[in-house]
Amino acid sequence: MAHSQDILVTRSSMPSMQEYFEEVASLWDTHWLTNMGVKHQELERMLKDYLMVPNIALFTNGHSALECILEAMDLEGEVITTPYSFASTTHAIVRKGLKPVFADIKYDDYTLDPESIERAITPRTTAIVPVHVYGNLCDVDAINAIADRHGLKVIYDAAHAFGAKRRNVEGIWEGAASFGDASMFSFHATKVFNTIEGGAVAFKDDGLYEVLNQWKNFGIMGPEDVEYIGGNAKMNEFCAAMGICNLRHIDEELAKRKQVAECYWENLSGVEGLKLSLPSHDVEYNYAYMPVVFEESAPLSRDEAFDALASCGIGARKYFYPLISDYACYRDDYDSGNTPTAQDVASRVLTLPMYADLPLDDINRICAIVSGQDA
Ligand code: T4K
Repeated sequence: MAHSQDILVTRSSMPSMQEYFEEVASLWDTHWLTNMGVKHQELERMLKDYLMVPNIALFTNGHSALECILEAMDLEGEVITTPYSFASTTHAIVRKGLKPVFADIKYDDYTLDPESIERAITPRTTAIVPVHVYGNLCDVDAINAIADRHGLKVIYDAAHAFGAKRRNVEGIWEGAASFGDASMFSFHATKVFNTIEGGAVAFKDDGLYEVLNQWKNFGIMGPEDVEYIGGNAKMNEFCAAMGICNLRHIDEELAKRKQVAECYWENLSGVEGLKLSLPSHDVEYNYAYMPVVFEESAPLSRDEAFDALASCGIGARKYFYPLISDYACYRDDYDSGNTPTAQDVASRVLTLPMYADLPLDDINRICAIVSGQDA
């Protein structure tokens, strides 16, 4: 089929050029471009309000944020995590000298299965790093109970979960940053909320703020005092300014994504063999991704659908295939057969294009292709 222009799996949301220029104009007065300047401080304040958390620390990217919080928690030994994620989750654990132990995921929402976590615990386990995959919140109550029982830290990889909320058993809405000891968010260009590149850690322990600030700034305590062997992971003022602008429009962003998601769900929910991720009534989803699992009875296999879309200039992505445990750098040490649900989902999943301004006509066309009507 002919196509006028390529549709990629996502497209960065941006404020108007004028709004951004107005936001950064003062930087030409101050010449203060980085090292926790005024934009950085303002964005931290805004995010604390939006995410309803007592503490937040900004970083150059989500990955550095995850490495820094793992370091600041002073962990050792084994960390239970999921092989069904982006490379960053496991790489951060390994790069901090810890041993990742993979537990399996649940088929319904692709997040860690609490029973599998429990089975993976050994005397050397010190923490759990679950991922709110695609913005689906993990079974946070079960994970919390396991962590309490075994004295483990919980650091959520919430890279996908900005803006997601759930209603707890008392009927109170809780945002994605509310769970565990800390949560890492990615503000990469491809995310629901972006600062071009960027990330953050939200955390409960007030004492961690200074520690994280030092870790991300070479371990510097004062002009003549360097206490830790830290790195450099500070968000600069231009990125913070992009965040300030984008955060002003976050409700509109989520509303537009919701429309896109609903159009997909309407088109695809009746198609035999296509498993969609539909949020339950006590969850406010953030519409970060549009994952579809192609079961045996689907009109096309995952790979056939991927190829059919590609031949029409549509760039769906196999997030997350292969499993992390199948990467060349890990496969000698792990057997993906030990996480059969993750292995199965990875072989069948496709994330379809999803972004705020994706035209409804394009969604209809994508749905026709993956339903085998227009391959
Ligand atoms: N944990 C999890 C669970 C994660 O998913 C991620 C990142 C992290 C941790 C680490 O967070 P960061 O350190 O990145 O903040 C992309 C992103 O680079 C990555 O941030 C993201 N996860 C991952 C799931 O997706 P790629 O290699 O697939 O991106 P790329 O360059 O192929 O871009 C995808 C599409 O996005 C393009 O086809 C077009 C669009 N795009 C891309 C860029 C770079 C834009 O519209 N604008 C852009 O500037 O990894």
